[in-house]
Amino acid sequence: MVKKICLVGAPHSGKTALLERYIYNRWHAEYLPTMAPKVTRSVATFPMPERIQEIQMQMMVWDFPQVDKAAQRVGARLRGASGVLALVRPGDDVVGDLGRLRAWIHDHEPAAAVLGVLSHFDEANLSEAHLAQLESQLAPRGIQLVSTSAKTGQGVRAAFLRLGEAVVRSSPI
Ligand SMILES: Nc1nc2c(ncn2[C@@H]2O[C@H](COP(=O)(O)OP(=O)(O)OP(=O)(O)O)[C@@H](O)[C@H]2O)c(=O)[nH]1
Ligand SMILES: [Mg+2]
Repeated sequence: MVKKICLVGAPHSGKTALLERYIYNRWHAEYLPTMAPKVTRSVATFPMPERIQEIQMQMMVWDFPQVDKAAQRVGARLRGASGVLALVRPGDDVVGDLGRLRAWIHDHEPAAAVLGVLSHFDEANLSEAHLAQLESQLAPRGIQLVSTSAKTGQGVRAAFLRLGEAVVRSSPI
């Protein structure tokens, strides 16, 4: 299957760094703002135990310039997406920002699977208790959260694979 996956989040939230780590296992500390949309193809294989078969998915991952202010977001590039990784930084209003990103995504692509990504996790000074509290605030809103660091690689593969699994589960085969 071929699926469109989008990376969303405020400027500097780490979309490009996450993608570079996942696809090329590369890391740059410098900030190079994304100026033009880019689509990167990646292939992942997902087991389907209940069917004794596997699904190979070509993820066409869209990384494009975005704005900070929720009211100014334009959603045309989300159309046709099957999955979205929604990035927030630990210092942000994680619950509020993810809620606004999710509402924006659903306005444009209601069927897309959405996974919250807490990026820059290596810099976060988050206690287990605080993380558990964020998760418990997001759970009733139906948002799951994975913590990632593009710098160390922590959680990066898990984020893409978890989203891919959600896309496979929601796709008729
Ligand atoms: N320490 C740390 N820095 C990160 C991480 N992810 C991204 N960065 C840094 O944060 C800055 C912004 O990352 P980008 O990936 O360019 O952010 P972006 O969301 O693509 O930004 P725009 O293209 O402007 O929308 C860069 O300097 C990255 O090196 C992370 O997990 N840990
Ligand atoms: Mg970028």
